Amino acid sequence: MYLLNNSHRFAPRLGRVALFHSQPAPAAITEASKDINYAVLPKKVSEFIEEAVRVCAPSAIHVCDGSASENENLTNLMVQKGTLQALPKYDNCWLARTDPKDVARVESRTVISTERREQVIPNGKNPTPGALPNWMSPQQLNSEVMKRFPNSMKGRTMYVIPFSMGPVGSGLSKIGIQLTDSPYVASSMRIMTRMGSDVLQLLTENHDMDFVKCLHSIGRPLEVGSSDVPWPCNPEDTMISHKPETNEIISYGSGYGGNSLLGKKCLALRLGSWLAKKEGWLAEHMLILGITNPQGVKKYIAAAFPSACGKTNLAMMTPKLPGWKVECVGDDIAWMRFNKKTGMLHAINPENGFFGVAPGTSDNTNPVAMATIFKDTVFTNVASTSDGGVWWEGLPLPKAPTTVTSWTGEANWSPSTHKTPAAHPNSRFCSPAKQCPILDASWEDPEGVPISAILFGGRRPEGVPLVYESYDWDHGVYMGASMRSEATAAAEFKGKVVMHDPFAMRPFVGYNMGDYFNHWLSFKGKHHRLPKIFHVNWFRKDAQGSFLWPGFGDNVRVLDWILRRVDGESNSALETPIGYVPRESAFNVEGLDKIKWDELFSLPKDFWLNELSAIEKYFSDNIGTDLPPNLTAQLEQIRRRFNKN
Ligand code: OXD
Ligand code: MN
Repeated sequence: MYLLNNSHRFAPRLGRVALFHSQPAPAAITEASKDINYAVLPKKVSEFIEEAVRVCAPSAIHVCDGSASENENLTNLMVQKGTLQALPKYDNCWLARTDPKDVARVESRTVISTERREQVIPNGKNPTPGALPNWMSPQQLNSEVMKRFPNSMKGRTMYVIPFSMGPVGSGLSKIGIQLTDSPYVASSMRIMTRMGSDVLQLLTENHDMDFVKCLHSIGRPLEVGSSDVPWPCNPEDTMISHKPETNEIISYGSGYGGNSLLGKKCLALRLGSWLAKKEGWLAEHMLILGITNPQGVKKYIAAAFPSACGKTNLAMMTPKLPGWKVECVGDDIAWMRFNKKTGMLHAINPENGFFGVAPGTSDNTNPVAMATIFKDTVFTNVASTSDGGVWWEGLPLPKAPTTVTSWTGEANWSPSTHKTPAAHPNSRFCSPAKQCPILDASWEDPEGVPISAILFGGRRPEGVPLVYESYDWDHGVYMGASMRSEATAAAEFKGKVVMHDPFAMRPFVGYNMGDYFNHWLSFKGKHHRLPKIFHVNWFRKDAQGSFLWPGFGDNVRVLDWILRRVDGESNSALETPIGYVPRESAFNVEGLDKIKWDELFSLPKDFWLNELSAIEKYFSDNIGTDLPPNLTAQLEQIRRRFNKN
């Protein structure tokens, strides 16, 4: 039994080949899936489907082939149900409005389930609730699953979604089969992953190929005769669970992308990081970009920032300095391995689309995203306009007589009469990657792209300079481990509290964070061409609360300095207690309005001593004796360097 350990509570197993054909009610096969030959499905796949059908009792099954016509049918169905509305201003774009209780990732209800607790929970002295992933025993998870899934798909169609994270058939890719009762999820998975018949074919041809079993239900069975709502979900019982030891993801109650598109956070990061540790690679919450300088030299950079801190904007940057070019490989997730031939860390983007935060995206901040997202896109929880378009905070307000309707349906929304934003702060666009006009030519290269620098960063209004460079690999790993950032609307947190978010992986690490730090440290010595590590902060504010740095396209100035450091330019940096910072004379600010350099780079001693104490306490409370001693040593060295000054 793959999902549930007490199958004996259900009807005896059906014959594998007979599967749905001879099965009495409830399962019926929809038109599109009739030509799927179940007899040739690998045993593991058909068993997985059979089992879920028996437990969840859907009234129909649709095996997705990934075709455009299939997607059109799904879209029409969702329009009929009121889940989607058409956006006639654009080409094949749609708007979904969720239940207001289902708008973000729900970290408090996300669990990793392993045999032993310490595989997930470090040995912290006084763990802070919500600071690290939650653990559940397999027994408890089984009982939670049994409370939720029996008959959960009654009255609904179960979609079978074969998908690949990474190009289909690449040695770096991973295959998943997601079963879901949400057509919104089926349609969004077609954008975010390589989904459909090719993947089934691959599994059919390679019977022993492994795949991740992903089960998702919105948790709202439809009784005969009862009417549906546009966004069925079950926020009270939501649970997003992962079983890395058996390659399973089981998600219930939420249709929101981060909880329901199981290839993304659940597979590519939580299970991905577990596999990466086991197999000696890295699965990270990082964008990947290619950058070419005016001399025509191209390098690749990966950058980890927490959710809603500008990864998409950096990945698609339009450089403000003449002669520079940025190309996008990915905006959210990087799978990275050391390459035997080059000795460098090579990265692939396992995704096939962008699930980006809409508010703040505009022609000023991200013209490339604006050129990407108005075709074949599903928008979720943005505001709509009376001329059939969308709107969110950051875009120019439409001119009268065009009016705005907020994401909650308030007609004639205006910033002068309404206190709450028109678009939910975590509203999203979901667009195919191939529409990005600056998609890198190597974005699907099976070898990945070679990474020269890794950036860590977050929203730090105070104390943290625009950029600084680590002294060595261990120091760089410490920088990742000690990351902190203001909370954003991407999860359920309220307010702007500064949170610890190691490697931007706090919500996504699939195992013990102390072991994760050790995994990063373990690359030292084994590889000669380790990327250089930097920390960036576009968000520092002055005493009046204004940003000290213009950000966006001007961030190329920071990348320029970083790339010269990667090339070994030695006279462009100064040593400080926290790392190298740029020499003012070696940093290109030409054409910028006056930059308050000293404020942008000041390192207030009190701030930093407090920062180090906060990090030390976080480590001791949450990671405890699982913290690698090298990281304690790094922290001590920084403190010593401050105290010497
Ligand atoms: C995302 C997130 O959706 O990080 O990318 O929440
Ligand atoms: Mn993300």
